[in-house]
Amino acid sequence: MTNLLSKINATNDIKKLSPEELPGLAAEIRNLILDVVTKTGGHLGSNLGVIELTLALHYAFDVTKDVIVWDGSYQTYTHKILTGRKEKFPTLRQFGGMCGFGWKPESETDPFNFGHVGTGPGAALGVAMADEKLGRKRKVISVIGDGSMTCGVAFEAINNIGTSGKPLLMILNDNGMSIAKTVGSLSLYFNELRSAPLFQEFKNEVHRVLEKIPGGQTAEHMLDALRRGLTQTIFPNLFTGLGMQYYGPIDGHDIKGLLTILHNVRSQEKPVVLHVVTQKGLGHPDAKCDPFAMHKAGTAAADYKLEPAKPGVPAAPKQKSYTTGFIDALCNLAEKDKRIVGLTAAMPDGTGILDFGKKFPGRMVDVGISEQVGVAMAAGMAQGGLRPVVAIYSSFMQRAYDIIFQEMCLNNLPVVLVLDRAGIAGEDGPTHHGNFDIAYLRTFPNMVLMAPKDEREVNEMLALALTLKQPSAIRLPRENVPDLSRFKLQTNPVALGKGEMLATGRDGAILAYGVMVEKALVARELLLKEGLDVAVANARFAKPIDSDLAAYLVKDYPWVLTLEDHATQGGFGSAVMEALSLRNEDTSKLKIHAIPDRFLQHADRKELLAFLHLDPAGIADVVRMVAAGRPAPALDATQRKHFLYGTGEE
Ligand SMILES: Cc1ncc(C[n+]2csc(CCOP(=O)(O)OP(=O)(O)O)c2C)c(N)n1
Repeated sequence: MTNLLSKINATNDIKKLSPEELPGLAAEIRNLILDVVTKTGGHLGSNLGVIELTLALHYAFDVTKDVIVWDGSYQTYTHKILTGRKEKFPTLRQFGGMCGFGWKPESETDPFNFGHVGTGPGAALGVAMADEKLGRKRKVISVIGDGSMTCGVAFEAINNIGTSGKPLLMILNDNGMSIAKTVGSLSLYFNELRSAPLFQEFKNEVHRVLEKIPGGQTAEHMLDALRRGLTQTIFPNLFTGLGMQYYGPIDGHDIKGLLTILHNVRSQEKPVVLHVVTQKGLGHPDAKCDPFAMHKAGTAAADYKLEPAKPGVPAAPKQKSYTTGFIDALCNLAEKDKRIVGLTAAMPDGTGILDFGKKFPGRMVDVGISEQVGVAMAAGMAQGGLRPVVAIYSSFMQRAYDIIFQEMCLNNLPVVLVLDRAGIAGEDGPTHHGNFDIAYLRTFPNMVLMAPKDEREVNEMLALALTLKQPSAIRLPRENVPDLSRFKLQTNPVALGKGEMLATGRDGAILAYGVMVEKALVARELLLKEGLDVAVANARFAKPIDSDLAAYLVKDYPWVLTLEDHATQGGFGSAVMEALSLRNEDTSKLKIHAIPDRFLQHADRKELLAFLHLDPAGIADVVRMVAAGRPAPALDATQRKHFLYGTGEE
């Protein structure tokens, strides 16, 4: 580690450096981020793009007092390095290590636990309002990307910020990119704003003019007044129209220029927007590297790439992710049915919809980071006679909750939701795990919920969903589709609301949902070796639940264990319990094994499944205890404090 970074050990150490040293510090931080993130994975492009901006903010403000609200907080690596977390940085996203997002327990300089975008400006306005009410004097700064400005909730915030008159400084970090290219007319509008002469150049030009006028070498405020006059009267824009003072565009990599402007705007007593232009992935050694591909190093798409064949070593059996299985199925069905359209919300790559769009141009829509309008549009399309399939990550779908309630379910429209990354998502942690979708969707009448155990069921469930006259949702885990051929299962075609028995047993039964079926079958094999003979049933549906199957199991077996990679509260097991109770069946025989009532921290999906006893070995442990009439094994006490966050029922 070179000189400058070695001087950065605690918050505000940056202030010991001279402004001239900051570009050198930026270069060292850039190397550190590149070095660590290429190993750990993470939001590489976004973080490389905001190094200079972060240094300028930390230099111009006092982050022990002033509050920086980073929208989504996935771009806070430099902020973390500057706030006493440099040594921990190499543990990024690892078990027990540093979180890849802002995380309150890590530092008082992280004001929120965020990971979903668009909410930063609203939350920042709330902090500014609290400060005013409580007589606290400090600056509140909200940093938001141009992609995240496509979120409705960001606009709702601006609608309030303008009229609030609060002295909030909003920084629009504009790199022209979301994960993919920013979409929609807003992106065209930002292109236009961005192409105006840079504010710094504009000021230099005015300086030159003023110097020629006697008595014209006036202070900055005159320039600002002039600039203000220009922006407001000659170039009114979206922000000025909504009551904010606009400065920009500003070169977001020119630290000196940023410091001058931040110095000028810090004392403004009204809402200000600073339009900063940055380059995503700046400094990445691969000059040709496209910002889309590098938004995130170690993405799930990359996780599922097969290792190149090594000479002399037989090729690994071909494996396919659930996401790819879904896209293949969607493409097959779309060949035959021209009404099928694919929608996504700024995740064309992660959800695979990009590949669908390449095959079926004109039949794919990316609405930007606007999950709500994505589902609303799909409802409109269904109303108009199309068959929309909306692929959105399970946790981001939460944004669309009210639209699912009203437009989809109350109107009983046949929209198909495909919930990618349902269940434990892995290293991104609590904001990205999809542990709540069964609960949040199960309550709405008309809804059908299903989860495939393998690729065949991905195909059949999607085909079924596209024939329904009502809304439905399919859960896809962040895993490869398993090859179940070695179990020699007799399986029936998927039929609405029907599960299936996969293996009979003597000592008890497992009723598993989706991705848990394969793990239950492997656990069964382990247990058979010890003489424990356990039946396995595949539930297929969480709504309508196959209550005949559940009732049969509790009648015929001494105990029934439900398995799911979802929160216990309101989940699949809970649905089985309710169904049995409604039929006056013996619910005391039912044991629900699911994710406890906590937020799960970041770690590899496999590590988290093992910790929760949701991998085959763990399931076998749970079965042994249940079969012996004892409580399920406790979670490892040391791991608990790294893996679980928050309080709740247990
Ligand atoms: C509600 C929600 N939907 C989707 C995402 C996934 N996501 C994370 S970052 C990102 C792009 C943000 O783009 P932008 O605001 O321009 O910031 P940049 O990464 O370009 O710096 C997206 C779509 C999310 N975090 N939250």
